[in-house]
Amino acid sequence: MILRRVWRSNCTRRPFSSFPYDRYPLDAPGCNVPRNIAERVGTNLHRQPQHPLGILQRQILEFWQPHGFDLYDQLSPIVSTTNNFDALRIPSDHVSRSPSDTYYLNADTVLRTHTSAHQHELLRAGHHRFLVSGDVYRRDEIDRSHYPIFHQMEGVKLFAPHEQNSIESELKESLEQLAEHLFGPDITKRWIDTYFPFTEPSFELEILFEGEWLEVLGCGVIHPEVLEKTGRGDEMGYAFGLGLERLAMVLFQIPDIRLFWTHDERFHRQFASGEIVQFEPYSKFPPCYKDISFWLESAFHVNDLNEIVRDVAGDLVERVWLMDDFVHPKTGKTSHCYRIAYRSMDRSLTNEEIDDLQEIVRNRVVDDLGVILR
Ligand code: FA5
Ligand code: MG
Repeated sequence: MILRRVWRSNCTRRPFSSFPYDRYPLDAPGCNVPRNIAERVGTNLHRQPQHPLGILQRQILEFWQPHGFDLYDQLSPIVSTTNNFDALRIPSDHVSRSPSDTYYLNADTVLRTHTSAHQHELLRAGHHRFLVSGDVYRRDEIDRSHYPIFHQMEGVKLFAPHEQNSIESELKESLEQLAEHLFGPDITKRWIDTYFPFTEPSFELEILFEGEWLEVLGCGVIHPEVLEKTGRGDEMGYAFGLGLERLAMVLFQIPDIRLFWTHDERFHRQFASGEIVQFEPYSKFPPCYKDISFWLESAFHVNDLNEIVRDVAGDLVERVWLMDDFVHPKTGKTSHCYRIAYRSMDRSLTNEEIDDLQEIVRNRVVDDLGVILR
C-alpha cells in the first residue's frame, strides 16, 4: 500500500510547462525535442526557494551581489543558433551543434545548451557585470551526474583598460573564494586547463566528491572576437559558467542528479527550511541491469539510444554505458553492447515492469535507429 501511494503521488503531479507548442510544433521538420523534455520547460527549479537549486542560487548570489553583479534568471531558454553558437565563435562544424548533441526547434532555434547563449545580447545592451541563471538542455550521456536538462549560472565581468592586467588572476581567485563560501576551506579542488572557443585562456574547476573528481564550472578570459562582435572590442573581461546541479550535489550530498526532479515528499521536506542541510537518503533500492546488443547498420550515435531509453523509462534509468565494442573480422560490421541500469529513486521495481520497458526499448531501437539486434 505504501509503495502504491508513493508511486501515485509521483505520477499525478504533472510538471508545469510554458513551452510554446503553437509556435514550435514538436513534429515540425528539423525538431528533435521529445515531449518529455518540452514538458519541463518553464519548471524553473532554480527559482524555487525551497528546492536545493534555489537554495544554492541564493548562496551564490550572496557572494556575487556585493561585487555589483545583477541577476537575470528568467530569460527564455529558447534561443537562436546565432546567440548560442555564432556569437561565441563556435565553428559551424563543431560537434556541439550537431542534432545528436543539441535540441533543435527548427534550423535556427535551439533550447540553449549553456547560459553563455545570453552573453552577446547582454553585452550588446551595455551591461558590465551580470549573472544569468537558467535551465539548459543537452543530449548527453546518462549517469548520476549527467541529465538532459540541468542548470547553469553564467557570470560576466568587463574591465576598464587600466585594470586589464589582473583579469585572469582575479577570475581564479574569485571562483576559489566562491568555492570556499559554499563549501568551507576544507574542500579539495583543482584547476584544469581546457579549451572553449569563446575564452582564451580557459579553465575548469574540479571538486573531489565521493572519491571522484567532479567538474563544476568552466571559465576564462573572454575572447577579443566575442567582444568585438558586441561592439565592445576595446574592453576585456572574464566569464564563467557554473554547473548548479554539480555544485548542489556536493553541497547537499545529493548522490544522483535525477533527485532534483523528484516529486517525492521525502526529498522535498528535507529542504523545507530553505537552508543548507545534508541530504539523508531515504532509500536505496536495488538496480536492475539489462543488456542490449546490436549490429550498427548506418550512422549511429549513442545519444540517440540514450534518448530512447529516457523516453521509455524516464527517471527509472540510472545509467547507460558501452560494455563491449567489436568489429566482425569477416563482415567488417560493428557490434555494440550497452548495459542499462534501471533503478528508481523512490521505490522497488519489479522484474516484470523492467522487462516490459526493456522490450519497448528493443523495439524502438530497431524501428528508430535501424540497427539489428543480436
Ligand atoms: C559550458 O557550458 C561553458 N558555457 C562554460 C563557460 C562559460 C566557459 C563562460 C567559459 C566562459 P561546459 O559544457 O563544460 O561549459 O559546462 C559547464 C558546467 O556545466 C560543467 O562544468 C558541469 O558542471 C555542468 N554540466 C555539463 N554537462 C552537464 C550535464 N549533462 N548534466 C549536469 N551538469 C552538466
Ligand atoms: Mg566541461
